[in-house]
Amino acid sequence: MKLRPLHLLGISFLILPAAHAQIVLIDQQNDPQPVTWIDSVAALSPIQTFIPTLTGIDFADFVFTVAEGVPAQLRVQIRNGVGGAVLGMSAVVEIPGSYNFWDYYRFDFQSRIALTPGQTYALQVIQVSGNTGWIMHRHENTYPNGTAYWDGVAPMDYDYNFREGIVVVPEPATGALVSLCLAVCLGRRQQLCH
Ligand SMILES: [Ca+2]
Repeated sequence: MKLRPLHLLGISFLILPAAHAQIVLIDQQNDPQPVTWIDSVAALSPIQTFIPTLTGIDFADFVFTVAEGVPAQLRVQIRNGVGGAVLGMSAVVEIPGSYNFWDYYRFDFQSRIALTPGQTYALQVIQVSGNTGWIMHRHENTYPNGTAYWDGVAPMDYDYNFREGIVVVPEPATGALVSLCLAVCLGRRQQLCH
């Protein structure tokens, strides 16, 4: 099933089926298409910085392709700026080896990490084990609130494809409010289309 984000007040809402009872709020992202490639970065602990508008983060998404063969096991840590203190570490994610395949992979932090809106944070991808022949996908300088870093320290003039945000389970009243807001917004959108 194809999920489409809805953009409200600068934040993207990805509405999941009711059975999941979750709403994914994407705060910052760099998601232009088509995805382009970068050379192997496994040993370089690549970083993407960002400036949140929300007060927390539950997950970070990046786009990977892994060379043919065994999978790669990766994780993401969030730092208080490049070279700053490590604020949290994600669970390990396994990415299959196939040069003919790329996709977003989600790295969930064990619990929500508090952020200060307006400050710069760094998401750093770390090799845990497995295939070191992996690449992250990126674009030119398409994200205005941060940059990619090469070898963990050197700023580059491009940005990785990434998304970050939180996952919420709405209370019944909150869910009803979100549904009402979506209905109003969709109604106005349909009016504008006619
Ligand atoms: Ca940038």
